[in-house]
Amino acid sequence: MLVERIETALNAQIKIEAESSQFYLAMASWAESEGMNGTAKFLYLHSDEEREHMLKLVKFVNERGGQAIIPALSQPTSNFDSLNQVFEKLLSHEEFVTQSINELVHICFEEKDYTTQNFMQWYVSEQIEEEALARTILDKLNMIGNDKGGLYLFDRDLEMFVPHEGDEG
Ligand code: OFO
Repeated sequence: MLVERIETALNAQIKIEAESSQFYLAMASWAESEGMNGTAKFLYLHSDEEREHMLKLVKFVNERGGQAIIPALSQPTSNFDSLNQVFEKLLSHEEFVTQSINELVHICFEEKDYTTQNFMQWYVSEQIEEEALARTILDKLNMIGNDKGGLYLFDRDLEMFVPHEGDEG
């Protein structure tokens, strides 16, 4: 059984994960329209992963006797100036997600809901990976700058990217 405060917090997190998925989908579509197919593939995959994160929460809430609410989503930004801007936005969004997950874990402690707290540990670890990955990508982009050859190789590298094991949701 979920106490109302936890159920509300989990439903808020469901919305955040769903919006993350939409946000990265918009980025993927932008990258594809700009001919950066490797980056687009990476971002489409990332969007799918966020949807998995959402679904995992939906199922958890319902299994524990609550009701997962599927939220309306706001229109994500669809125009970006550069790849740097895309990944800067991605990183700051992931930092926001991490903060939200940490707050949720904190609420679990306050409510002594150790089952949900334990379930949320997967998300805590996932965020470490996702933030680290976004930072690595940004470092690479900063090194490349405006070098066209470098950007071509960057895009090709992302095409080969294989998500780590925890990424399949
Ligand atoms: Fe990367 O946000 Fe989900 O957890």
